[in-house]
Amino acid sequence: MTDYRIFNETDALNYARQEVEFFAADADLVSNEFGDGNLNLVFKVVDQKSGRSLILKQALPYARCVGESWPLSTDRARIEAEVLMLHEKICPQHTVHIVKFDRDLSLIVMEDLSDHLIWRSALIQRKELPLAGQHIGTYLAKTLFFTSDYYLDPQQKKAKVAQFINPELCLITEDLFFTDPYRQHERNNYNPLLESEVQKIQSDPHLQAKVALLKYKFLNQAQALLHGDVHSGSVFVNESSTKVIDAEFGFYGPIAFDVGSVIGNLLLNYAGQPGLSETHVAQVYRQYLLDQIRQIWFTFAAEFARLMAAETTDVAFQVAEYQQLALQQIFVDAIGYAGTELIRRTIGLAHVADLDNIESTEQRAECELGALKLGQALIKNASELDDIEAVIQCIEKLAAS
Ligand code: SR1
Ligand code: MG
Repeated sequence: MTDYRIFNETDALNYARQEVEFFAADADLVSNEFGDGNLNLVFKVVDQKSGRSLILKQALPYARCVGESWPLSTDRARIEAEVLMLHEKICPQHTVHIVKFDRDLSLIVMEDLSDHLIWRSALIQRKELPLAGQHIGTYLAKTLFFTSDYYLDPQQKKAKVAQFINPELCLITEDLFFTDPYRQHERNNYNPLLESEVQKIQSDPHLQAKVALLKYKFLNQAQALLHGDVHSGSVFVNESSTKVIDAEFGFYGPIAFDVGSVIGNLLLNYAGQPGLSETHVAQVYRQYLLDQIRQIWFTFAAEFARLMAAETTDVAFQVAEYQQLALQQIFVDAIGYAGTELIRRTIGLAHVADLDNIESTEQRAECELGALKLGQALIKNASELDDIEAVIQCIEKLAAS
């Protein structure tokens, strides 16, 4: 890492001009750092003559949202670049294009998706993008199937498990998703009006047992090369296109974790729609969100089942009954993981704007309470909810109570 240095806007501009074959020699470049994520620097470099642009993302040697007191390996940039390049090979239509990766600088140069919107912003603006759920379902089915033991030769697959060992970033998820919110921890950060519900969660051994089962699977089920952090801020969308970015949390883990993370993020937005004083617009949007959740699951399940039936290479897994059982287990665990996303984004360190942007503390508390109750219901009842319609009934019942 001898050549590593932290970039400023001029460094990004010079790098884009000199080290990337993209801009014309007479390009009139401007550079702007606009990263608002938890970990990295993100620069946009634009040629004011042609309008062409690139994104440069650099991993800092610490977590940006906390500062130098939380050191983090910059190797996460290598993991992110390698996950995205592999996912792009498998599913180019829904993965951001990586132009170049510079290992010394922990720097990824990628296509600029400014003609898209971050999905979380679209959700907060109540924009309906009817294809996003289907697209994400396809991305999940393809990337997870083609990196799993269903498809890969077992030696090849084990080599990939080693290539994508990501202990530091996995530890963040292990702590923030499954540990901190269920006990008192200095990293927790929640609305004081939630105190009694938080106490209830932190003294519920049945809930904690279910969460421990999910955490153990996260630690031990090296099933497929996950994106590892598919929240709605890691997805760019527009009317016709959906592209996944930001795979630095990638590793070999349980397939259900990626599926549940996406569903959990749509449910965070659902919880953030005004509750008791529900407007017609909010009600209509909630139906759109539920429909997107259906689309994600139906598309994922249909495509994953099709691939299992047609492309599974290991004869031991070419058994229809096994394939159905495996998919049902993914469903149950995904619902559990969606529940943990609802809880950790409400009690834990890293919040989401879908809830945090609600100005009134009381109204926010009402929405956050909805997220906590829904999270607990999903974690506790996942194995009794037979299909996605049963999950949706559970969500609607709780919202009406
Ligand atoms: C310290 S990192 C906090 C969160 O941001 C990332 O996007 C992950 O979701 C992580 O849990
Ligand atoms: Mg990220």
